[in-house]
Amino acid sequence: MPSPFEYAPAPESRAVVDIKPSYGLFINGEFVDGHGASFKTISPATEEVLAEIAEADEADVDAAVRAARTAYDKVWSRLPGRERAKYLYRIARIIQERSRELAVLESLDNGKPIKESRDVDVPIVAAHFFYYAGWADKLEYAGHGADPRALGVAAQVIPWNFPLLMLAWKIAPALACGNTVVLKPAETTPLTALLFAEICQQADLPPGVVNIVTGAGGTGQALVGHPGVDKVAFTGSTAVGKAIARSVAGTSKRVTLELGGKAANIVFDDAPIDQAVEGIVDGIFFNQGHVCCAGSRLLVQESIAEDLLERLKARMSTLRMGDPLDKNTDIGAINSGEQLKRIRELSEVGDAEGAERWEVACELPTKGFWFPPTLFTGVSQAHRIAREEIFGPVLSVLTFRTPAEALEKANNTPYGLSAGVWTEKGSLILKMASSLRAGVVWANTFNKFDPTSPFGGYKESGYGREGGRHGLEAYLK
Ligand code: TAP
Repeated sequence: MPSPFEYAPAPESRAVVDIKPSYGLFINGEFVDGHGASFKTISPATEEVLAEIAEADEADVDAAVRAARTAYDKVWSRLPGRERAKYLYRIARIIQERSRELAVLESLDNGKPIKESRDVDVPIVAAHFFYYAGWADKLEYAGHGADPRALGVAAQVIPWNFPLLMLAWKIAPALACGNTVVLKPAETTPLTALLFAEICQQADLPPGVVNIVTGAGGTGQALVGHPGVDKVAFTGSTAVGKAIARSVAGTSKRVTLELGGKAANIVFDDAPIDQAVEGIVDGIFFNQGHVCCAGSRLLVQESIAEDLLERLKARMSTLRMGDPLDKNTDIGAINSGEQLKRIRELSEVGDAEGAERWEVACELPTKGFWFPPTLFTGVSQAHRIAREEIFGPVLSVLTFRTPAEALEKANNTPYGLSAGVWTEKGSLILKMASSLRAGVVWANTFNKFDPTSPFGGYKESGYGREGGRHGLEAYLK
């Protein structure tokens, strides 16, 4: 039956962003040409070419690392913490002032809905810079020794799912601790990192403190392998994380790895069911499921499974998919053709293994990369869709009878990044939280992020923590 209420289109204006036809690399406070072949970044919602981006080769990476070293030796490591804090505050304020521009650009380049980039990503980005500005002159009280010192030059490589937020998680603590950085954004989402470079210029950040080198995996490899870096911070897939761990083994480089996940979102029979349904939807469909800590395995107590699934399907049917710049859009575009292919392939594996697919009946746009919100029932522990990260809007549903069985199933994964628990019993929450092998456990909520709270994984989800007081440790001697 057609809905009695239709939404009128509510597009956010693109006029606020000024996308240049081409971008260089940001080295030593200036935009310079790269020596590699350039590449195009596109809008995944329309496949429109947004800009031509320079690719950094080894010589460019070398120039960026040298600029960062000089800035470290001559300026940044000599500044007292309170002076570094002023720069971080200034950057945070400019991010707030230019938040609309950043949000629109992020949605254009990444495909995520504007209401997420506007209300989640960009405010948390600003909050990170404010938070770590506060630490810059208090490092000796952070619990990491009486005289903590910076490491030097940090090489930082980030993925495409939260381009600006991952940049903030990396750059804010590094600078607060007195390090300088060379950051490589993902090939498919370089634009907000390049706008951030302009913000560094606007904040009069000394040249070389932040350097941005764009490119693909080869550029990342050249950066983490450069002998002049003291620290490698990587967020991305477990496969690349393992390769990086191997490449830096035997060197004096410090490493933190934030990798993949396959989180269990566990719903007990006494949970407030409608709130749990909202949490499940938020857990797996937020950011099209391109979330390392997504609640991609729903574990639901058998006695309420039928009722919960009925309500979940009804709620999923109300999700609005389409133009990322429309303020009513809940689900945007898949970030790339390559990622869409992976989501399709793994979903087909789910069909082949005998799980039952249900997806929202909706018309997909003819251009761009799209995948409807989908769930699989009849999933067993052995199924690949219960074990591998799909990194898309696909939920695998399993059932359990007792808390012990839920725990056993939740922990039966090579990953250990996050988990969710839904129940009215505080004692059960505490029991589950202390027994779940996951870096973050949310109770009666999901996907909540805060700069004061550490984030990171166990097992194949990586090592090291980002965020909070703990996040400083990765950037201090
Ligand atoms: P990756 O393919 O691993 O890419 C991550 C970054 O590393 C990109 O900038 C990539 O460049 C670069 N890269 C690729 N090969 C490299 C190499 N050999 N050496 C150095 N750098 C290299 O992951 P992705 O597909 O972009 O992101 C999805 C993955 O990230 C998921 O598994 C997700 O769970 C994980 N993730 C984890 C977290 C946390 S906090 N744990 C947060 C977000 C995402 P190009 O993109 O240009 O090829």
